[in-house]
Amino acid sequence: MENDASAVVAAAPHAQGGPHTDPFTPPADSSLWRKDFLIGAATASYQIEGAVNEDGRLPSIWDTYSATPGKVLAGDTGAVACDHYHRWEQDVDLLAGLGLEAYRLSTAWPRVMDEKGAPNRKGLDFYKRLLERLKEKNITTFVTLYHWDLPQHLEDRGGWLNRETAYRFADYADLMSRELHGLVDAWATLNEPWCSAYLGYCVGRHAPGLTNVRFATQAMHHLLLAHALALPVLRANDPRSHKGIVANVGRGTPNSDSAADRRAAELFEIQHNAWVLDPLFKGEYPQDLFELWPRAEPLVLDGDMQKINAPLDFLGINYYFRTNVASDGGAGFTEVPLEGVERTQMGWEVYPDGLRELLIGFKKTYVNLPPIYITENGMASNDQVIDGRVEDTQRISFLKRHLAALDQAIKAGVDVRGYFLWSLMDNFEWAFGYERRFGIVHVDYKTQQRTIKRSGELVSKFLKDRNAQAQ
Ligand code: IFM
Repeated sequence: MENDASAVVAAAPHAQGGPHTDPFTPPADSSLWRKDFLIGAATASYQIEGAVNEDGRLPSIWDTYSATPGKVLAGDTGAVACDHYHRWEQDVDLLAGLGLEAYRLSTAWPRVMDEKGAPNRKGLDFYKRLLERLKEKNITTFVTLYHWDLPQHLEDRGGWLNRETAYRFADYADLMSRELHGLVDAWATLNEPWCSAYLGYCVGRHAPGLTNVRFATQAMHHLLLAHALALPVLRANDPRSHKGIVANVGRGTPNSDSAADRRAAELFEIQHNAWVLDPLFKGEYPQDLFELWPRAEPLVLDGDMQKINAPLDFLGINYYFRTNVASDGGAGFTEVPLEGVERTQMGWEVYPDGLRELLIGFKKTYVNLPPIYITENGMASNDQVIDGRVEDTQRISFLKRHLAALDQAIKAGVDVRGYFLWSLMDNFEWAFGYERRFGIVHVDYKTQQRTIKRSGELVSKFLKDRNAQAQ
């Protein structure tokens, strides 16, 4: 088959004429058919690995937090999770069998370094073996260094409130990039610093469970500093890989057309998005944030903002839902949940347009925006295995609509290079434990049986069709 655009279009299964009946396959003119558009799935260490006391792994803040009564639904913890630490070979086979081209994983800091900063060989070997196997299978590897499992001994010295933690993070990045260089295609320093800072330090819904807005802004500054200090280290040790960071972003829409509600929606997005993206791409915190949170400016030392503003090779964007907001009557916003809209098991509104709207907005706001990867997108549903099958109809429709919105953003000129499903498999969903299922593969936590859901089958079918066309 000729490898040109017309051949690609003609061979798309649904392009043979007649109505489009496949519940997932993107339309023939979608950018997703481009072979260089990377499609993969994501996971994170604490959510899947288990084996928290094995091979010298130290406790993390999530071990502590989840062991605290009342913090996690049903008292669940990540102690066993998907037992991926022992089942990684089977899980790599699963990924490869699905035809996924890329895998985004995170490494657990407490697994690879002791309290004095010395390497833990057994922990490092686990990631080496895993990444080597992924390379053998020709799977592109995105590795996130920090997906929330801070070593507890660093928390005991102040965690992200202590500037020292940023320097320790750079040491950790140094170790990982010296040990794993050549096996990682793209490094992300942090996953969703907004969640670490806001959920962890302002509202206490994530580890370490603190509730002070000034802590949150200071923790955010030290997280971004950690990112900034790690970047040159990663560049020096592993020059061929890409380096970036992953931000979760939220769409805020006004409850009415009043000036106060429109301002509330703006403030929502400043607090969710600009708090992270302005320092990275403008070298400053958005001053409006401190209208919302008066006297909560972090302590910033000379030179920090220039470092945080250093160029990146990519930006990872995680998108899930929108929030409808109104003015709270003062300088802030309050959520006004919309009636009659589609929601997921998390209660999050399904709003694919938000993805397009945000991406186009970021392109306009940040002139030096690097290429983007959607590093997470997906939804939770109460999936059940019935007669060996999992019919996750809502997820299929969710993914299809979000991919269509993404395609629109790409056609509007946003440079998006890839998309990762959250998640490869059901896993420990933080404060919600195991009840919320985000995977395209179902996990039975009693038997650790993996069952590919219908969504997984359809994504796989699309990737195989796309691959066949590129031959
Ligand atoms: O499970 C999380 C993930 O760890 C970070 N991003 C959002 C996902 C769904 O809540």
